[in-house]
Amino acid sequence: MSHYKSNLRDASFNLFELLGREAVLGHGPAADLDRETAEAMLAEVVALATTKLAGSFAEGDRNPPRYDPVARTVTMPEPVKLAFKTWMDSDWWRVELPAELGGVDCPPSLRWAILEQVLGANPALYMYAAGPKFGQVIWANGTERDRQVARHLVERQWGATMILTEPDAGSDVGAGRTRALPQPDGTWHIEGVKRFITSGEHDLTENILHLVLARPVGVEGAGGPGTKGLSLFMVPKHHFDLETGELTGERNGVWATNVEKKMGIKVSTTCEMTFGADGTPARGWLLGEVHDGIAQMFQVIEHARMMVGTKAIATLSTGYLNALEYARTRVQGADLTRAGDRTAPRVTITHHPDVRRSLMTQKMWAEALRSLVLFTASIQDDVWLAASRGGRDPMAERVNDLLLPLVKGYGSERSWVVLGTESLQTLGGSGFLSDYPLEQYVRDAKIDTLYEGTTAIQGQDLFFRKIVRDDGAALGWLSARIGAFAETAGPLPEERAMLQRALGDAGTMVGLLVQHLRSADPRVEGSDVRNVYKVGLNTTRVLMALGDVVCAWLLLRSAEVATRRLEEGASGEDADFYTGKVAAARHFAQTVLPHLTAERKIAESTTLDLMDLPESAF
Ligand code: ST9
Ligand code: FAD
Repeated sequence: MSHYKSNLRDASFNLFELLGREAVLGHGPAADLDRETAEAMLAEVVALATTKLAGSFAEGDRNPPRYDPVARTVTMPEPVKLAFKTWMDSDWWRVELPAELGGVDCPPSLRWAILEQVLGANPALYMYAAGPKFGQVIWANGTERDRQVARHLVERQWGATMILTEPDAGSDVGAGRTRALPQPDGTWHIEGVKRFITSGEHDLTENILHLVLARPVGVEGAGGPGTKGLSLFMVPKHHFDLETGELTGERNGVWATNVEKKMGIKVSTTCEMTFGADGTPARGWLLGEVHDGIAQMFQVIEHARMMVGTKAIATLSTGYLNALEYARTRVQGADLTRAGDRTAPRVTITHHPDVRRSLMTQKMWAEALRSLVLFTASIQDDVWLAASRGGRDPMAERVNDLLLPLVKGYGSERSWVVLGTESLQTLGGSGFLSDYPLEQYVRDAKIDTLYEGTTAIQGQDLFFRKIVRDDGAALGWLSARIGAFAETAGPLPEERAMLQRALGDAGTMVGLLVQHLRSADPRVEGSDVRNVYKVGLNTTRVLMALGDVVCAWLLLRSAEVATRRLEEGASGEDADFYTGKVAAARHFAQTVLPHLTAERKIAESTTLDLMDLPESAF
């Protein structure tokens, strides 16, 4: 039986009933798509994900890739190789690429609904298979030479990596010391050690193209301190003929010098990569022949942050559905109303109030976070449509920027916590056993709060870059929509009022942080630069509060749709589905939103005490 349980009904509800994606299908680059085709595509991917992709999920964890430190090679487990080949042969990865690069033009909303399936069934497969998608960044930023490399990535289905992190440069990417030395023939030699590199070495593909941030040496106007001094280089594992992509047989001087042993996602290799040791240079090209590395790399990072958030919620969703299945058959104890009666019949645990609370908590987060991902993807549809017309949609771009730290930071935090405290817990002691997938889900999902920028980094990105630097434009756009919904008469009036209050609490918190920031500005009279600490003490709090508000809004909008369907006479499984939607929205509003007032009060009471405390007192 498959570990992976998809929720196709909910994906379809979000795409078509909540977000009205029919409006995007059938037009522009999506002219060949309609709702029926989109639903058939999703069903086909779910079938593949549940069987052939999910099949090696546990195997890859129990028998992870083997690293040979002498040859500095990795041997992947056979079942994983097979699953990878199945995914590549299926061609579903082409939904991520534009037609001009061998892809199928597909709106981001449908794309992310499709990718949720592979990310829930076997997330490392997606990462190993992302080479062609990296090709898109190279295509967009590259010279004609680079575009040729991008074509090889797609046509020959090479692997690719994003290489930023160094032992002393994690969150602080700008501290990186890896150097790039220009060569007379226009290539560069990269020298240094990077660590924690996903898919840095494996034997799944004929070649791997590394996208490496390094600091150019001796180049005027480039190579200065911090992130702005970094440039982006394409460094292949094997040298190849640029025209044909055929390997020349010459190995480049970049090697995996270690593969980490980890808590989870063990099938994904996490490599230390050494460039230019042992006398063989690590030769590469400067992407686009421009020194704009961090901005170029952030095009990859933005996609990867969306991917990590989607992986997290996909795991929570399958975790919840596994817990639900277990709870429906596990018989334990008597109904609470007959607790004192030793002869009372034993019941399934779904009869116990605390299990019901826990199941509804899991359901509401899983569904809220799926809505958050797909709502964000629907904003990306606007960006995509504008681009397809040769233009831009600046507000959609800003709103997407605002939402990304919520998808990645908030989504991964909520998913990981709920998976551990609720989904695994529902199985009792059995949840702790490797007979069930929950313990692996918990181990595999923890990474989502760490890589692609930790939660602290997401909170800072949200506040400093996506709110303050944006002058609150995207936040204002979103708040206006949430406020207008909360004020409008409709189903669940009490919950709408709670949403309005929560929006006010979150807004007050943001305003407070802006005030602290101003009062830290040396240009302002009476300022104290240390007041910026009061901001830093609360950025994660604001990230979580805004996530709660957006999720409550999306669930209440879903409940409005569901109420209408019920009034129109939905029956059978549909009636159950819509009834569950309304219940999830109410439970979320009633159990989550009241906490925002407390969070606001905590933020308001922030002092510098923690910062004044001597370190020795910790
Ligand atoms: C990692 C990988 O963890 C884990 C999984 C790997 C899976 C790989 C495979 C799957 C991915 C597939 C992708 C395929 C490709 C997709 C293509 C799609 C078409 N937004 O604030 P400043 C830029 S990897 C946009 O001064 P500091 C911007 O250019 C490791 N851009 O920062 C800015 O200049 P300006 C992940 C942003 O103080 C410049 O940076 N590691 C954004 O110098 C400087 O900004 C991390 O994520 C943004 N949000 O540096 C590091 N932010 O302002 C986390 C910055 O002029 N640390 N830029 O526009 C950080 O993010 C830090 O905040 C920092 C600070 C490094 C940015
Ligand atoms: P640190 O930056 O040392 O952070 C330690 C703690 O301090 C964290 O809690 C952090 O939130 C906090 N902190 C740090 N700075 C600040 C600050 N300014 N304000 C507030 N809090 C702060 N990197 C790649 O380049 N490519 C990859 O493919 C890749 N894959 C990875 C795969 C795995 C399995 C792992 C574990 C990591 C991977 N990484 C990769 C690296 C990953 O992105 C970093 O681990 C991450 O960015 C955090 O950096 P760090 O581990 O050095 O932690």
